[in-house]
Amino acid sequence: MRDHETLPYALENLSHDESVARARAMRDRLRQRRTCRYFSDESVPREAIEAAIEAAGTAPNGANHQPWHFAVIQSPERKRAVREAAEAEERRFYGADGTDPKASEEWLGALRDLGTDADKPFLETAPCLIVVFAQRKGGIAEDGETQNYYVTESVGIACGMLIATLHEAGLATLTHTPSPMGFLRDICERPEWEKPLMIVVVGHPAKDATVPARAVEKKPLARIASWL
Ligand code: IYR
Repeated sequence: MRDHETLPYALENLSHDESVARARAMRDRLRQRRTCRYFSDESVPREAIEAAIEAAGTAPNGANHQPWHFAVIQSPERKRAVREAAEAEERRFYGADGTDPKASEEWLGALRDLGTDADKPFLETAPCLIVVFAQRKGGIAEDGETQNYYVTESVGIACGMLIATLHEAGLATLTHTPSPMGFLRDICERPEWEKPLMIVVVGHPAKDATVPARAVEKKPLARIASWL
C-alpha cells in the first residue's frame, strides 16, 4: 500500500547494446582517473566545483536526510592553516617529528612505493580544498538533533560521485585524510555534530606530475567480482 505521495519513475530506456556501450564508455573515462599528488596553482572554475557538489548531493543516503556538508576552501590563509595542522599530524604518523611513528611498520611498508611522506605542499598549492563533513545528527533540517542513518556509507558514496564528476570535468583530485582531523571543523567553522571525513584536493596536475607505477595496476574483473 503506497500511502505516500509518489512520482513516476523516470529513466531513459536503452537497448542492451546501448547499455553496454554506455557502461564501457563510463568505465573507460573513469580508468583515466589518477590520484594526483603534485598540483599546479592553476585556478579551477567555481561553477564546475558547484556542479560536482550538486552531483554528490544526489547520492543515495539514509532516509534522504542528505547528511553531508562540503566546505570549499580557496583562501590562502585557510589553506595554510589546513596544511600546517595536517602536516603536524602526518609528522607524528610517519615519525618525522623524532618520536616513534604512529603508523605500524607494516603500514609504512604498504606506503613505501607510493612515495608519500609528511610534507603536503599541495594543500597550499592546489586552488581548492573541498572538506567533506558527515553530519552525525541533524536530519533534513540540519538542526543538530534528529538522528541520521548510514552516515558514513552515504557520505562515502557522495564522495565517489564528487570525485567522478570532478574527473569528468577534467580536474585532478586527491583524497587526503590526516588523522585525527578534528581541526578541520574549526578551520571550516562547522558545528560539533559534524565529523570531517576527508579532504578532496582539486586542481590541475603540475607540469612534471607523476603517478606511482603501482597505482595504475587494477585488479581484473575476475578478482573483484563473482557471479552466483
Ligand atoms: N595519511 C598519510 C598516509 C597515507 C595512508 C594511506 I592508506 C594512503 O593510501 C596514502 C597515504 C598521508 O597522506 O601521507
